[in-house]
Amino acid sequence: MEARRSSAALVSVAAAAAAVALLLVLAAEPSRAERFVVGDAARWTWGYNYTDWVIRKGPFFQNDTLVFMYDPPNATVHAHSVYLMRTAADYQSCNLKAAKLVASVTQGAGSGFEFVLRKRKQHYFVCGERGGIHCTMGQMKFVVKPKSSACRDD
Ligand SMILES: [Cu+2]
Repeated sequence: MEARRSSAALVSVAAAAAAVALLLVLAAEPSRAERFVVGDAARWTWGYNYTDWVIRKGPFFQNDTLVFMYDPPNATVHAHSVYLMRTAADYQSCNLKAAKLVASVTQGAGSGFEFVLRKRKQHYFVCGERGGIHCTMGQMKFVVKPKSSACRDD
């Protein structure tokens, strides 16, 4: 009886040690950055509501990766691209004059174009095709501000 009780105690000590070890492993893990295909199955395309997608998928954290997938130009599909707007005003109005090209019309092919959210700033993503019409009429725009990776479990 005494032996059984002590072995039960040993088992619970071992379980506690295992739990502590697991916590240490989780805490020490350097990066648990996630990878998101923008638009999921819809990918990067005309008419999808990316603002709604961001709300459903967020929050995003530093070093998470956004993957933009879209076909290169061909006879049957719209060409797309990825630009970053410099200001909220440019983003709102889809004014591409000062926008920075991030991925060309061909870079979304295959496994897609990967953008790592390294900076904790507002990222104003838009499609730059047709002089901003994909941004205005096509809703191909969204804003992401990644949170500190230290906050991932908060
Ligand atoms: Cu487009």
